[in-house]
Amino acid sequence: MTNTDIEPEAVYNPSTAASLALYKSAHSASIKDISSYWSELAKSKLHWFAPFPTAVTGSFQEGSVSWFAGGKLNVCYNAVDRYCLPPFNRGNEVAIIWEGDEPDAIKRISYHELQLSVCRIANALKASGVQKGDVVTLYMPMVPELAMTMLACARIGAVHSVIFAGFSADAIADRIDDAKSKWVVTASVGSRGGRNLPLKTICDAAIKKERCVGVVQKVFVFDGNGPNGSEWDKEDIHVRFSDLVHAQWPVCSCEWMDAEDPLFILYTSGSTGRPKGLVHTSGGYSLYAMHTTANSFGLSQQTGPSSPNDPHKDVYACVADAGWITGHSYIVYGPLLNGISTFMFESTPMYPDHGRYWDMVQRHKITVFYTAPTAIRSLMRFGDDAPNKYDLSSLKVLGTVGEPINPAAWKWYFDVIGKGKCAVVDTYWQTETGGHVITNLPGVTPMKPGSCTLPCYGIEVVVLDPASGQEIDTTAAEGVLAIKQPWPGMARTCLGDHQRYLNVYMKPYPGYYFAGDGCRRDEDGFIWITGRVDDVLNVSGHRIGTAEVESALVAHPAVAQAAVVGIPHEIKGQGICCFTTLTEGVPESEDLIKELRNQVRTSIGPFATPDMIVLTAALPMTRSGKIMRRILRKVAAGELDTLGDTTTLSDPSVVDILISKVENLR
Ligand code: 6R9
Repeated sequence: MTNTDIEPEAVYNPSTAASLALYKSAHSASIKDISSYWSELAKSKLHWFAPFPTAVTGSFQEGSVSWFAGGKLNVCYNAVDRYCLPPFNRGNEVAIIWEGDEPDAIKRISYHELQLSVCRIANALKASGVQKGDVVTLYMPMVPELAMTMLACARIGAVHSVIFAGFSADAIADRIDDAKSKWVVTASVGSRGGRNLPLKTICDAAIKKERCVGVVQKVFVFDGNGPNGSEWDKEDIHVRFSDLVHAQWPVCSCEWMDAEDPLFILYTSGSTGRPKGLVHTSGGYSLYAMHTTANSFGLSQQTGPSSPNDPHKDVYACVADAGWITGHSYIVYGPLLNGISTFMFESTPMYPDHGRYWDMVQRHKITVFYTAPTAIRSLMRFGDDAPNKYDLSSLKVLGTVGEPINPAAWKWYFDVIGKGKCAVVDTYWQTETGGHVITNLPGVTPMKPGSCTLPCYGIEVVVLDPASGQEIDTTAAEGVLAIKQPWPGMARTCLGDHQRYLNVYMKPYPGYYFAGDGCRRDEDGFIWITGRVDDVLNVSGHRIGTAEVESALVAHPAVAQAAVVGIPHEIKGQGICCFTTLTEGVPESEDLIKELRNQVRTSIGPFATPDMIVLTAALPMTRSGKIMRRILRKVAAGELDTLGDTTTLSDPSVVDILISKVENLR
């Protein structure tokens, strides 16, 4: 990555000294008394069936934080029903704009239509036996039915667990097994980039695995005998869901949920072992998703939903996949809870060509566009012709998420897409945080390319010395990022493993939430994320644990040992490099490398495909038998000047062999 044309720490200032001062005083007030800050918002922004007696209780240290407990609400009611009723009366306005894989496949769904569809799905789930508290696994393409089913679960108090449609059968089976999910919703096929994804077939392979047999009771299949004639299983387990849904009554009451009842679980990668199912709540999460959507994208002044024909209203588009947290918070819950319209995009930025995003901006008059640095970098490669062909003048705010954005990509986004007149909001957050925790605010706080800038309201960010765990109180600081006070959107636990939650987030620095990222704070107090400090890779914005890739590799009989590290990658940010030793007697071969690559794809999913596999007779080990990953990282990245001390290795000559192997593979 290069930082050409960018002054280090250049300030792009769409804000004024006065607005920055206002932010600063509002931010300090919000963290001085988090209880009244969030309590006021919860009362004014959400509809409660029964009020909450206290805003916040518990502590990080005990892992016992709760928000608005005792208050009763329904998230689906807040996101859908109330906008069909007075005083909003927006039933006829657009809730979801969906653009399918083909650019001419467009649906506009009003709030009222959304309500009817959600009720039908909710009734179909209930009629099939789904109960409050049950976990419903969703393995779906980016179609409106995905958002509708999420909302239908929320309506009846079922807990959804969405699995990104790029995951393999093995990965689905692990998640179904972990959550003991009796119900699975899928579609016969999905379409992406002109290709069909056989989702039902993949789901079927998952539920046939031993760990799922006896767990899954029903698989609800949208378009059961779909357009591509997917084979229909005769077993009792499959339900033709489109037919069942169609036959339902479009009225379904909303369950009264406690604010602390789980709304969903979402699996994400950690540094060790299996992916963990983070649990998000009905009250705190929805308030947080709603509030950050409005603030971070500058929608706070606007209460009307968007419409392509009204120049004063925003057309908000987050082009992530709903299978990740970004989709949960900023495609489904955040926008709909605000009563604005949201955009669901089924395809890829490259289909039918690399002008697709800009074509959509022009056609839908998108005003807020939210994507990931990896997409920006991959489009930037094609030059300025594609974006220059389209009218991008509707754009006001450009968002980025998922990894640090390199200044060159930031500048391209700002100049070529935003024509130098849009705010670029660099939103830092995590699956665990539920919503943005650090970002500039359009028109309010300044921007620095590559910095996620300043904390969101209600979030107290600190930089800790990694060794002592002490807060560094000088403005300029370098260390690990932590959060000092609870916020409503934080995940409350890892499903079925509260100890793991405590160990990963709460114990490393007692009294703080530890994010797992390193950071620097500059003289102006702006935060620059320097990347994960644990064994988690960030590949095209997807979190992948090195341990997950390693266990996929060692599951292959030819592999004795595997060590996986990240390598810098121009487009993906980070690529995956695997060092593997083979079982005695297995010869090294190109075919084996292909097989191992495939092994990772089938065990996790194609997005985790290794970029480099190095077969080797030995790995660099300390005398006590630990793999020296630090050295592997340097070798993989070609940073040979900074290899450091190799004398503590049990056999230092291994390093030279690895260096030449990696050089041959480049
Ligand atoms: C939302 C999401 C979380 C990890 C996080 C950090 C990285 C996300 C970032 C960023 C720098 C940003 N990350 N946004 N790093 N600047 N604006 O991506 O969630 O998949 O859980 O990943 O992604 O390393 O810890 P998730």
